[in-house]
Amino acid sequence: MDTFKAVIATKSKEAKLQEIAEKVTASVRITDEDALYLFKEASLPFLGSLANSIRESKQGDITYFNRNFHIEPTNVCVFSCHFCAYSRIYSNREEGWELTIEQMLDQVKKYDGIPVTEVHIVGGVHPKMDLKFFATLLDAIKKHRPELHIKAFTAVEYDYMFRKAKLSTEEGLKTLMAAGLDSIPGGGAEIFHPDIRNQICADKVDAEGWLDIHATAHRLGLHSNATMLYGHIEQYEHRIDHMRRLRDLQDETKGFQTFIPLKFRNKDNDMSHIAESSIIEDMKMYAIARIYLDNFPHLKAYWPMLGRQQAQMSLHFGVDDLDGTIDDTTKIYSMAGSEEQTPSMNTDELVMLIKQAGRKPVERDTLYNVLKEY
Ligand code: V47
Ligand code: SF4
Repeated sequence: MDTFKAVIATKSKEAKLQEIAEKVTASVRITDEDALYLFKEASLPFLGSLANSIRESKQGDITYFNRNFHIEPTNVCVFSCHFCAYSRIYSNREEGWELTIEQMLDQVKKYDGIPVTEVHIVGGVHPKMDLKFFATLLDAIKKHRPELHIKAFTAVEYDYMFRKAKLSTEEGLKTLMAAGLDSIPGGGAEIFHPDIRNQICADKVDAEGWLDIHATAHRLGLHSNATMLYGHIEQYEHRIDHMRRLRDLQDETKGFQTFIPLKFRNKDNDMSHIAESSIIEDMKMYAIARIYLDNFPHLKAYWPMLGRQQAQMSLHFGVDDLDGTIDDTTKIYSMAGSEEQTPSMNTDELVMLIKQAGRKPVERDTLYNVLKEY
C-alpha cells in the first residue's frame, strides 16, 4: 500500500514539475506557489536545465563582465546589521576608517591610463559624510575622468543622506545626478519581509523605502541593480516574497538591470552561529531566480563572494554576468569570510574562467553595451 502511495506521489510530483516546465518553455510567468514547489521539490539538474534554457534564450552563451574598481569611503556606520562584519561604530577610532575626498580622488588617479569603465562607490553610513560631501566627491571624479561611469551608494545610504539634508528622494537624487551619479548598485535590500528584516537589520531603511528609492531613480532615468542576502534565517517563502516585490516594480519601471543573490557568509559577525548554505543550495537559488524573475535581463554571480569555481558553475544555472575585474579595494566580503580574501582577477583570468565554462566572454560597460567580444 505504501509503495502504491509513493508511486502516486511521484507521479503527481512529476506532473506538477512538468506543468511548471511547460509554463517556462512557453514563456508564461510562474506563480509564487510554483516557485515554492521548485524550491522544495525540484532536483538540481531539473532546475539547472530550465534556468539554462532561459539564460540561453535571453543571452545565448554570452557571459558579461566589466572592468571596475571599488571605493569604500568609510566603514563607520550608524546602523547595526547583524550579518555585517565590516562596519564599526563612530567612536571606534582604531578600526574605523574614513577617507577624505583627496584620498578617494587619489584612488581614482591610480587608474589613470588603465582602461577601467566603472567605479563602484559604497560603504558604511557615516554620521558626518553628508550629501554635500558626496556631491563634491562625484563632481571631483567626473572632472578628473568624465567618461568613468559612477555607480554609487545603496538605498540605505541615500535614505540617511537625504533625510539628513531634509530633501525628498527626487531632490536628493537630482543633486547627485547633477554632480555625476550614473547608476545605483543593488545593496541594502537584504530580505524585504519585515519578519526577517526586523531580526537582521531592523534599524535601516525598510522594504518600502528601498523600493521607493529605486522606483524614483528609475523614473529619473537611472538604472539600478537589486540584491538579496540569502541563506541565513529566512525561509523559501521570504525569498519568493523578496523576488515578487522586485518583479512587480520591474513590471512598472523596467529600470533594474540585474539581480544579484548574495550568499550569507558567517565570519566575524553576530550571526556566525548560522551555517552557510551549500553549493547545491546556491545553484538552486540562482536557477530559481532566473526562472522567477522573467523581466530581469541579467543575473549576476558576484565572484569575490562566491569564489571562482562556484561562479564558473553558476554559468550553467542561469547566471550571465560575473561582475568585474576588481582588485583588492573591497573589504565588505573578505571581512565576512568570502572565498576570496583579496579579490582580484585580471581580464585574461576572467576571460579564461568564462571560456573554461564553455561560455563566450564579453566585456560590457555598466549599462550592458558590448565593448569587446573575446
Ligand atoms: O547589502 C554584507 C552584503 C551588500 C554580508 O549592484 C553580505 O553591482 C554576505 O550590494 N555575507 C552590499 N553578504 C554589496 C552589494 C553589491 C555587491 C556587488 C555588486 C553590486 C552591484 C552590489 O553586501 C549588502 C549586504 O547584503 N553583505 N555582509 C555577509 N556577511
Ligand atoms: Fe552599515 Fe551596510 Fe554594514 Fe548594515 S550592512 S551595518 S548598513 S555597512
